[in-house]
Amino acid sequence: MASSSVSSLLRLSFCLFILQVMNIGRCSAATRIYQFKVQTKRLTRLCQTKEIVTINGKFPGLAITAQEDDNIVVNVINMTPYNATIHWHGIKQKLSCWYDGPSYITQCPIQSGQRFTYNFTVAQQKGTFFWHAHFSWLRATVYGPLIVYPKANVPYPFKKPFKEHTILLGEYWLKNVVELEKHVLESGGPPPPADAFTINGQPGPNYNCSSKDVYELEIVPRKTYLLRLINAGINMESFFTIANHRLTIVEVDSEYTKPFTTERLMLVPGQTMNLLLTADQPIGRYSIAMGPYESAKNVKFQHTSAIASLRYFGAFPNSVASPAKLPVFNDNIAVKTVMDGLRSLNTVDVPKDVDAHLFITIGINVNKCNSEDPNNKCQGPRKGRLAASMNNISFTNLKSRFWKLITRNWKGNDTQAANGTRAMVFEYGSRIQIIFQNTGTLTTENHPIHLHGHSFYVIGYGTGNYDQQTARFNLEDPPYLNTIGVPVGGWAAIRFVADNPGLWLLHCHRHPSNMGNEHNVYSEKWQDGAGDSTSSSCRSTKVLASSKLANYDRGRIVLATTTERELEAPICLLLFI
Ligand SMILES: [Cu+2]
Repeated sequence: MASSSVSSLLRLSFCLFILQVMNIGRCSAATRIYQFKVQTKRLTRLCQTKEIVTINGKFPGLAITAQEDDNIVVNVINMTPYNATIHWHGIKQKLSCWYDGPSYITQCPIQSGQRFTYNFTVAQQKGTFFWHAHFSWLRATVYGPLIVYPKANVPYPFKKPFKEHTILLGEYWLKNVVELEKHVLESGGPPPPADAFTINGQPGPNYNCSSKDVYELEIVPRKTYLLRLINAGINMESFFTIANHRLTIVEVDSEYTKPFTTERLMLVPGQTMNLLLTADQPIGRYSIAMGPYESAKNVKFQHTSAIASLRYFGAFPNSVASPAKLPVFNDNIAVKTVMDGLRSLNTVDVPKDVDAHLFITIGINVNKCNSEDPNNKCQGPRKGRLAASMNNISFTNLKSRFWKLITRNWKGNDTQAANGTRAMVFEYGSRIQIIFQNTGTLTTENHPIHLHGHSFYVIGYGTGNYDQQTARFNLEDPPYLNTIGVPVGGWAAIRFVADNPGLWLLHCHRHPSNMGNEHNVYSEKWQDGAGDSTSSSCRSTKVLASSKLANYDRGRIVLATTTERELEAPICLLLFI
């Protein structure tokens, strides 16, 4: 007793000593606790009122804020009739992959009326992240910022901004998005375009009945602001610009970059960017615009841009906003210009040697449709069914215990399109290189590929086919991202170290309905007692994961590559056992 009091006292004095000497605000990380009630809410947009799924009745969702190394606990209760999970996009989930969120991969969906507690640490991470639903298309309305501040007295690598604001880019459908996804999967055709783009949940005056549904950002003349920009959209890659103002990118996907100043930029779904904006224009109002980047041909998409308002303090309330000029929808050069400008702030530690070289093609296939009901089920091109694929394999949801299936080795370049789930195993600490190669079976298109549990260095990219002889790699200061828009008709090379044991997805961040076609089957099975969220088949994933992870440093790392089926985005899994 006495000795423990003495040691506590010593610890306390050590803390106080550190506080005094280093002027550190606190000695240990805090725990941030949030209550997430998944609930429906009636919302009116574009002249129509409908029920949307939200967290705590807020749209867009509340911001989670924390400091580097903090622990975040989120108690979720699902009050909706739908299944739900939450993904913490960009958070590495060190040794806690079962809190990553993808339904049917690292956890069972939280069913109607059930609870689930996420509990993870933002270890050595800071910056702009976001959270979103990872079930069906629910993330169309279930999303919000997750901001992790640097530790006390750790400055930004740029002059402290006067204030900061978060801007969430989104897509809005008037139809029920879960029904919509079901319909798309049944039809085999493309997803319908969103009815509107939104900036912080508001479409702005270009849409019907929306002249008052405008997000307004007020700024003080001559001050510099930090804008935390998040593309929470479902399908569309988006351009962003502010009339008459320049934007300086200082962080992408929660990693600092060398400052790069531009007037317009593009974010793929799943990407975040921190921008500095200086109020250096005459007092007035200026449009903020978000519009489509669509690199594929013959694809239907929403053409109307979302508009928000940047208003200087002192501007007349009814003054007309200067219009913002977005690039045209297929301006590949505008995209490349910004991509070329993204460099890590400092020289970084890119793996120079590689233990595993992967080559993954990504693209959209058209599968034969053998349905007896072609009018309803064969709505893809040439009366087929669209299927996104990686190496010509389109993801099939796991039909029984996840782990048993995903530890099958992935064999690489299949030539035949097929449905399947594939896995690949790596030793802990493996240095991995992946070349993503866009294919053009149907059309060429920019694909936003997102890796869970890791960030990766984007060491190269280009148009056409990847050619080892001519490809030029940046091994000095490449950007460190978690989502990469693989250039239309081109390739991207990434490198990372597999240093985070767990089960991880690598997938296209479009159409997050990656499990869509199967979830009904699962729900039914689970509801009849064979496997609800607490069933043995579901629980076994976590138990197995825990026991294996206990020995992770001696264990192997598994990369399970799967792809999604029927119009779903490519997907693969990183699995560490
Ligand atoms: Cu993610």
